Amino acid sequence: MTVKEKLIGLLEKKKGEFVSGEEIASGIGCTRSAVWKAIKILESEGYSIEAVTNKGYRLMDNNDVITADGVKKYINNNFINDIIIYKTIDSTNIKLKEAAAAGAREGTVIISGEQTAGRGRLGRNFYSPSDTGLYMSLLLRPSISASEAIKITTAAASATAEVIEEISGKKTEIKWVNDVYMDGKKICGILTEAALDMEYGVLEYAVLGIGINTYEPEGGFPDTIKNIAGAVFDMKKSDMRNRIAAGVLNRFINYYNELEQNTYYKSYSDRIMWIGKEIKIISPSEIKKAVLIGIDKNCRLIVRYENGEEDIVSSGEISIREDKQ
Ligand code: BT5
Repeated sequence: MTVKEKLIGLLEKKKGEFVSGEEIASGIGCTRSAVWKAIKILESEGYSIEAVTNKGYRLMDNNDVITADGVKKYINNNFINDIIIYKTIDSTNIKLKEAAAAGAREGTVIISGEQTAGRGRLGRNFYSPSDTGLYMSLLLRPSISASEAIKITTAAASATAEVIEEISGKKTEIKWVNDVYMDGKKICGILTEAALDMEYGVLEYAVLGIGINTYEPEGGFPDTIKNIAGAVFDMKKSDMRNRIAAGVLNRFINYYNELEQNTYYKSYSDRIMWIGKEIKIISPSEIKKAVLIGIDKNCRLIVRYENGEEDIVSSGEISIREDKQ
């Protein structure tokens, strides 16, 4: 363990209390100047630590810093192995795809506190400002066909929705196929990107990317998304993003291990938005109007068009028909 790791352990144990430099130095067996250097490193990582002459150092209550150890302490399975943390990165999905192509193990996780080029579907952006969100990608090497890859996204949406509900105590909904909503606003987006093994028609790997707006960004969301985007919490909470990250990974792994049995199906379909409502089904070539009847076992939409015909829809996007709201 490094001085920094021992120091944060000690400060966390005495959270809210002042601990003198001398006490820390003797407690972890280093010099006072090593303590001071480690404090500076922790501050640069985002910890807020109060330093008062003659009293010492105090870890403030509202620290929510993402660390590998912080996530690991809540992980309850052996599936997750390497957890790599960045303060900022272009996109956790891009980075993990590079690692996957270079042979990284299934269960590798990349998490960042900020993304400068966060990716959404179809070349869209996912706004990923620093310190208020959780941007995480998990590497999977499943033996499933490309057509089943959708299950990774839908299982992840269920896992994320459940964990956010448990932790926040607030209800969530899922907008087919990959968005989690709270109070009518999108708080999470999911993007699964896969590489196909052409010879065998199975996935070589899949990178599951999950972005969660944990808190409202300082100054609010940008104008372009302020009517769509929302955050899980109003105020910073101690150790929250580590808890959410591990909780979502744990829950997802349970579902992933039972992907063939679709055990997440009920959780997914129970949270689907707009059942019984008139919606628009948007594909690159056309927009069709229909009533959303439900979700089948493979998480495809069951819809009824205006001419009374029923159909199963597995791709495209949906939106509510505003003229009918
Ligand atoms: C998504 O796409 O919502 C998938 C987002 C996946 C993000 C994660 S973060 C970790 C990993 N690394 C990445 O680079 N990506 C993944 P889509 O359904 O296409 O939604 C994109 C649309 O959502 C945008 O066009 C905006 O309208 C809206 N949007 C953008 N940023 C948002 C945010 N932070 N919160 C809510 N809505 C947002």
